[in-house]
Amino acid sequence: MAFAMDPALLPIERKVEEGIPLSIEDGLTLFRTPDIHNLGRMARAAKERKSGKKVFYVLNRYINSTNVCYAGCKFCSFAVDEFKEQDRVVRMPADVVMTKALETGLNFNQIHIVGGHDPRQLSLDYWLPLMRRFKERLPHVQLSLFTAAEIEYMCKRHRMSFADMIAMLKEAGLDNVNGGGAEIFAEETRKKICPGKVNSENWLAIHEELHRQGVASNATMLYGHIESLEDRLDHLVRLRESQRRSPGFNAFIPLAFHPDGNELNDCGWTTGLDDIRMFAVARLMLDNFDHIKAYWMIQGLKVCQVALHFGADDMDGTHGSTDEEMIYHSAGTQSGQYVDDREFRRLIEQAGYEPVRRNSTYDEFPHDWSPPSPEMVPA
Ligand code: V47
Repeated sequence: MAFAMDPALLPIERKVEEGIPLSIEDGLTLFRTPDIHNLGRMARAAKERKSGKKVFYVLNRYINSTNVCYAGCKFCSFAVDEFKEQDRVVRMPADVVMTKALETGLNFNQIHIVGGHDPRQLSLDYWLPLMRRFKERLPHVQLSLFTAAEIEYMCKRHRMSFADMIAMLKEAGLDNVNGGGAEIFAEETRKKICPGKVNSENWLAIHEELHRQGVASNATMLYGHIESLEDRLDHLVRLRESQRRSPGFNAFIPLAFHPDGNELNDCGWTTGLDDIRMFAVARLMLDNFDHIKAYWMIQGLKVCQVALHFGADDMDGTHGSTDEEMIYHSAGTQSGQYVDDREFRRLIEQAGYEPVRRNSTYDEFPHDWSPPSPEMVPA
């Protein structure tokens, strides 16, 4: 017996096919439909119109360079007050970051680093020389550094405008800014979960300035805590409008809240269906974003593979490390620290798609590409 399609989805499917952006009301219908199969079919069609059969991944290195942070976000299990919990502090000198980046060889195309609002590390004195060192030694590696929250922090401490700060970071080699810090834009909810962090207006202003100066970026949304469905849709619509004003976002990454060890632990975990639905709704709402990323560290590889049939076309990176990631590991993720790129290809091919190796800005590479100067050895 064939499935009857939820009739509420029909006018939405028509709008998607005609290229008409969906409204918040449409989004609510998508979140609430019991017809998960047709929701998935619509999201998969939208994804395949963007990227065909391609699903992207990157060989990368991932480092949290400091966990010292005073932003006070209620969902965070990672931040440490160095004066109260000295034994938990991880604050890497620049040499250690460099050594860790090179620990597993030179064959990678992105270094992804995020940290906390650390008064000792989050400054231009630390970052500009380190960025230049990276670019000198590893010209084939794109620097995917900071979030808008960290950029705003540096602007405050150096008394600089967003535009001047971004120009300096770009000159030192910044290729891409990570999508974190977005959390939930809706002000009432944001005030409750991260009152001490960059506000929504500044988060968007920083990304728009990055794009104007030719630096790419991503966007995230933290869901599955105290936010409403309306908050989620408001967030997606604000991103869509921002992309229209100042294009430059490559990927949107929905981040499922992890409750262990933080003040929002009574919110519990999202379910597999929450996650899958979130990917599909994001794909359909964000008609001007090229990529929806299923981040395995957050969702787990199994949900990510299924997400490829619900609108996602990217699995993020290998991470290439054994112990570096702290944000999700301190909040209870069951994911490991590293995924072999062969495993990405197996998961993608089994889902019926074509694995494509990329860098931060989605230039494509053969899967067995390696850097042109194999004689380079770690310092
Ligand atoms: O903004 C913190 C999230 C983000 C928790 O650009 C949590 O490709 C779940 O920037 N449960 C930072 N999430 C991560 C980030 C990122 C991640 C993946 C890909 C990209 C990209 C960027 O981590 C924060 C916050 O939303 N986070 N704590 C938690 N308990």
